[in-house]
Amino acid sequence: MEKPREWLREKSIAKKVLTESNIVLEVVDSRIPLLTRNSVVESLAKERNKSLIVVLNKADLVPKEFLDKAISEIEKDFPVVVFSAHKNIGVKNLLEKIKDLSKDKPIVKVGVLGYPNVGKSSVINTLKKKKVATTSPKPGMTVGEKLVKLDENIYLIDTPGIITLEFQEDLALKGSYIPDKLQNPADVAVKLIEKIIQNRKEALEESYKIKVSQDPLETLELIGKKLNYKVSGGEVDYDRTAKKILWDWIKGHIKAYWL
Ligand SMILES: Nc1nc2c(ncn2[C@@H]2O[C@H](COP(=O)(O)OP(=O)(O)OP(=O)(O)O)[C@@H](O)[C@H]2O)c(=O)[nH]1
Ligand SMILES: [Mg+2]
Repeated sequence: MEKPREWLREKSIAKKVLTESNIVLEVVDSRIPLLTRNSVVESLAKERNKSLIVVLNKADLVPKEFLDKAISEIEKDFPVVVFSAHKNIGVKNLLEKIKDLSKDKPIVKVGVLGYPNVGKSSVINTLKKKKVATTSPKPGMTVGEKLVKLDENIYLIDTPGIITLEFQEDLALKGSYIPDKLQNPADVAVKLIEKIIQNRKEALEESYKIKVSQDPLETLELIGKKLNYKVSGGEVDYDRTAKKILWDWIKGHIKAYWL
């Protein structure tokens, strides 16, 4: 496993922000809402009696019926707000919830936590209605913590994505790891393709205009051929194809989703 020191640093930022916050927004990716819930954030919030709201961000990428399923699952544990930073969905609802919890309190800090690339900084910009936090499709954009004043008594805290002890391959499936840094991108792409075939294989057909095979590796090969990504001998360039697919997934170009 790589970079234990970085993991520890990110985990300790999460702990610190959680400790100083009154409210926690746990931002998750609506396409993989359960996978992007973070058990460290949730258990710490419970332990410390913080109000935690799960923000189902990127809701513009999934159908409403799917969101309903995700909501009923997550609402067993925490209140949920459907949100899209891109399409301005859920802004009023989330602001009301934050303001309700902040009533009559002199200062309220709202910690915005979640995996890399789920849209934490974008959620902050949308709530603030101004671009105050830097965003990027590249996971790991936000490094330190950043305080943003939302209202007279309310401050939002932007944070780097939390990566607790997890393999880079698992993080990559969540869109939380830079594909170019993977040791074996083809393995991860095959896993991702397998999940997509199980859940919504049309997404691959739409994105790459191929007829998906039931076999994920064969599908990777078909996509490579279609993209014309070849190595010098004329064979498919699996690594390059894999990275392209992983980036397309990160960027929301592949319309698949699962619980
Ligand atoms: N489709 C869609 N994309 C979004 C939404 N919110 C954020 N994104 C995109 O997701 C990517 C990551 O957004 P950020 O706001 O930088 O995510 P972050 O969680 O702050 O990322 P780190 O700082 O790297 O942990 C960017 O390419 C955003 O444009 C949304 O509501 N819908
Ligand atoms: Mg960020």
